[in-house]
Amino acid sequence: MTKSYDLARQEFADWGVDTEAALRALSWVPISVHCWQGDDVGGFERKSGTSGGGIQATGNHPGRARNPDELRADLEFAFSQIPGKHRLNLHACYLDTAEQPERDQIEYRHFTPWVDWARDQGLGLDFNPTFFAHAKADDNLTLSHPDAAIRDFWIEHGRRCREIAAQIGRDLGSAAVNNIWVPDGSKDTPVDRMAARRRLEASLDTMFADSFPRTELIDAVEAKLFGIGVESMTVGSHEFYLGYAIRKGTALCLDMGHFHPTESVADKLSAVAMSVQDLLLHVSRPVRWDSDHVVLLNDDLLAMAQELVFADLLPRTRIGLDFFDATISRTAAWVIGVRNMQKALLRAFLMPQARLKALEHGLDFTARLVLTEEARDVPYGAVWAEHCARADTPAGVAILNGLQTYQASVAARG
Ligand code: RNT
Ligand code: ZN
Repeated sequence: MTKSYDLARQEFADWGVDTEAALRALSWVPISVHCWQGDDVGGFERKSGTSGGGIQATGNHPGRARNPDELRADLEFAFSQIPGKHRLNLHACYLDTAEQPERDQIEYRHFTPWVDWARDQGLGLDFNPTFFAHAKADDNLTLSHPDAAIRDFWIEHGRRCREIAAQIGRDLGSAAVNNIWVPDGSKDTPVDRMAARRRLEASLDTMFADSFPRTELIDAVEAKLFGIGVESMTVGSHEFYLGYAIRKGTALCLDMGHFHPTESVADKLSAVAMSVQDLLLHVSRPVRWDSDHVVLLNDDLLAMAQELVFADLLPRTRIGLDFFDATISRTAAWVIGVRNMQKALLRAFLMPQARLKALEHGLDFTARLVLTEEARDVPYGAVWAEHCARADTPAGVAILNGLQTYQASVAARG
């Protein structure tokens, strides 16, 4: 135990907070790390093309992973800089096979190298169908396309992804989340929103027809406000999917970039949790729009973590990240983002929760404000450094060396 941690421990104890309990709690929270930060949402289908659907990584920093082996090496390095055991969130377009199956032909075997690797690394896996970056998504319509043949193609893709995810969950002994996000929307004002939404609902129902044990698969649906090129209407809006998740019992995914910029996603957690059992987060940072910047330890993230902890939502929330910045080291982006999520959770665990709630219940808003503001100055950093030291990961300026050395080792990739 370092001297600074020991002092911090005492200071938190004065606040009635047990730092050891907080560190234990933090070590139980896995973060689902998104594979797509490593290669700018490219995937390994051996086809060129941009992501489309209104999402795009910008930047051309050297070092983009060009194949599954490089991506796994980058992830191994990133995970070595992050305390704890986590999960990898895989998109279907990241298959690892010499074959070139169409999206409606993919099978579990196209992903077994990932599963073997995850088992070897002690990681859980989550999954996502890829409903973008494909000729059949060029109209920015997939599951809600007016053409039944196109809908069927995507339904089959989604159905197979559920099977693959369930098999992954079974093999790794940990339920895989399979998250559905479709880019479907309209550039200009539509005149038949209802028909588009009915088609989306019918396609989802067909896709979800088979049921799997919860121990293997958790289905999630992700809403969105708008995307570039689909500014006027998103078929799968928040209201659409909130209702769908309630009616069908799926998990609801809340992406922090998918709301109006002044909305608080943290505030939504306890509200949707009244009607939805399982939650999935896409922790992200929108700058003016859904820009998917690397998450910072800012007020939005702190508020989110505090709600998860104070509302006791961690047992039914899967925390995933969703950002992609190609202007900085991609491995550093992962490390910064995951560590920030962990730091935010640690701060929440280190708050004098019971005391603050008692003040609020007693309408003593003055004391509540005094304490929340004074609590900003307690030495969280010393507790975080202790957490990193126990996990044999660097903290503070020491982290920069490793990140720079790794980046230098991948910079020559073409
Ligand atoms: C897009 C959604 C979605 C994607 C990933 C790649 O706006 O946020 O989650 O970012 O599926
Ligand atoms: Zn997302």
